[in-house]
Amino acid sequence: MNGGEALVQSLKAAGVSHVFGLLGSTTMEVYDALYDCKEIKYVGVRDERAGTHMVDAYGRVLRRAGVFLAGQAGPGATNMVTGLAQAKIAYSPLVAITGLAASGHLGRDAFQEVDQQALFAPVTKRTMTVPRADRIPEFIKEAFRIATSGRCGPVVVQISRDLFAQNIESAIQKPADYAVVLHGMVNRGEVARIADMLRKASAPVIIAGAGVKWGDGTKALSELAQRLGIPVASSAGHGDVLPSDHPMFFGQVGPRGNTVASRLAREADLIVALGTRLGFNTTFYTYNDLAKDAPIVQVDIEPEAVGRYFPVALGLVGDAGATAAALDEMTADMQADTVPWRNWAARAAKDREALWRERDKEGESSRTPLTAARVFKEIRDVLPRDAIVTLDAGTMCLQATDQLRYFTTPGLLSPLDFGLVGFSYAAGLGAKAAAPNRPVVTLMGDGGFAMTMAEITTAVANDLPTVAVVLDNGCWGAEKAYQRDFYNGRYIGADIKSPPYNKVAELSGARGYAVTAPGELSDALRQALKDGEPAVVHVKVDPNAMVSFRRDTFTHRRSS
Ligand SMILES: Cc1ncc(C[n+]2csc(CCOP(=O)(O)OP(=O)(O)O)c2C)c(N)n1
Ligand SMILES: [Mg+2]
Repeated sequence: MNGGEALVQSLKAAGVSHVFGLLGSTTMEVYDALYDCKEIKYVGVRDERAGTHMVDAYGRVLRRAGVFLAGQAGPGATNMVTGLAQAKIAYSPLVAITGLAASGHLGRDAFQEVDQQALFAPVTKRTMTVPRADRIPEFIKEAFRIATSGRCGPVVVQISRDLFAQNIESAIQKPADYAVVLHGMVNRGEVARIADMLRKASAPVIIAGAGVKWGDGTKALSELAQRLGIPVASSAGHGDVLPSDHPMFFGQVGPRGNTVASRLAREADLIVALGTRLGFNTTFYTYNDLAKDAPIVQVDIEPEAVGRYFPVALGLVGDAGATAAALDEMTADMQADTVPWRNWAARAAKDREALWRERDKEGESSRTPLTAARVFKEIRDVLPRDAIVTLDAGTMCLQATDQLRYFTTPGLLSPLDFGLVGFSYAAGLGAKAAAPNRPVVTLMGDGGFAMTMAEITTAVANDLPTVAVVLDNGCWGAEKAYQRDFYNGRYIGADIKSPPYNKVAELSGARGYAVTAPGELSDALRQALKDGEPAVVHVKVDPNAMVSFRRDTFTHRRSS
């Protein structure tokens, strides 16, 4: 077997179902081996950045590492940088494979040569260079192991082009045989201490983050919260940690969250942070939406994350999902109808219902162009319970995060803390590849959509039928908001004019819908989901529905 075949055999041994990639001469032997591999479907993309977003989403949906193959060393590899940085901060497992200049040319400023080791180091969990062809199986096994051990992350493996052609005799290594079994790790003695703290609390709140999803803890958390009547809020971007209609789930807390969830966290006398760093988008690193005097219990699989931004009364290294399950068991004696916080929690539940009623009422607006509230309501009305929603970082999507409902975990994929524009469409395609039977609905701004819209052809060619809803406010809205609010409306670089994306979709072989009037969005969405083909819905939305999010950084402008 040659190096290329060894690589593909190693991917097979890792249980990979798809390889996303873009062809390049550096890795021809790998492609030639993929040609014969019936077990792996190859998805050719139009841009490596978009491809890495697809694999990021694929990994989050399946909770295991997917593969991106940047066929070309140099330019093909450098195009991955943005997607890798995104995956690193989202803690998504991903294995990216790329070539390198021939080992006999390395270091000569050779054709398409760049110091890839240095380039990728800060945007990956690990970047590895395979030194010899016979070690390809070992390095691929190692990449999967590292990507998914403990807190996940992206790993790059790079291989000089000549190694792929060399014949080797190494045994293929199966990552599962070398797995670090951290998931499921729970310290029951320490969990008993959390149970004791709950027994003494009169207003406990659980803030649940991605760790609960990675630890498959949704069911346990749901039972715990319901039986004990403990309010649960999610960290930013993880509003899918429990179903939106769970009686004790209040959605996102903090600056990107809603008033009821944030009030609960401010009033709490015990905060249990399960699988969340309490990071920037959840807290702004402040106590604005956290009770300052409440002891914090923090549980995370990553030791470095515990107690990092806030002092903790109890810090535990462990799997958030398994911890929720153990806590559920150890509080079997407690019941929602006798806990001291029952009235407090019930009042919040009423307020949460009132908030949804208010949103639905605002969503009845018949104004054109469509208001944000109307757009979100029409989407809410149609989203199936098993839908996966992908969001981008613009102002419309940010507002949507807490305004849509998610019923199946995972059901929400967003750029999280990298906050990059241009993620959502590609992410939707990766999610669809991972979960072909679930409807995938992508929301995007008119700016962000154009960054990766070439991937419509990827959706068509590879039968990845997602429905993209492009919210056209004629501007880079999230940024224009700052010029409106802090720079006296001196707009520069803010407005954009987009082609009719529904037509772009049609020309690319997908279905297109244009929406301008109330009611049309839910109709188009319903139809597009029924058709089961790649579709783009172009929606004209209110250009004034912009929110300036980082008001904290413009205080110097307020006084001027
Ligand atoms: C790759 C990247 N470039 C630039 C930005 C800065 N940025 C953040 S939000 C935003 C506006 C996005 O516009 P659009 O996609 O139309 O969404 P809208 O805010 O209008 O809803 C920009 C340019 C970014 N976050 N990421
Ligand atoms: Mg826009």
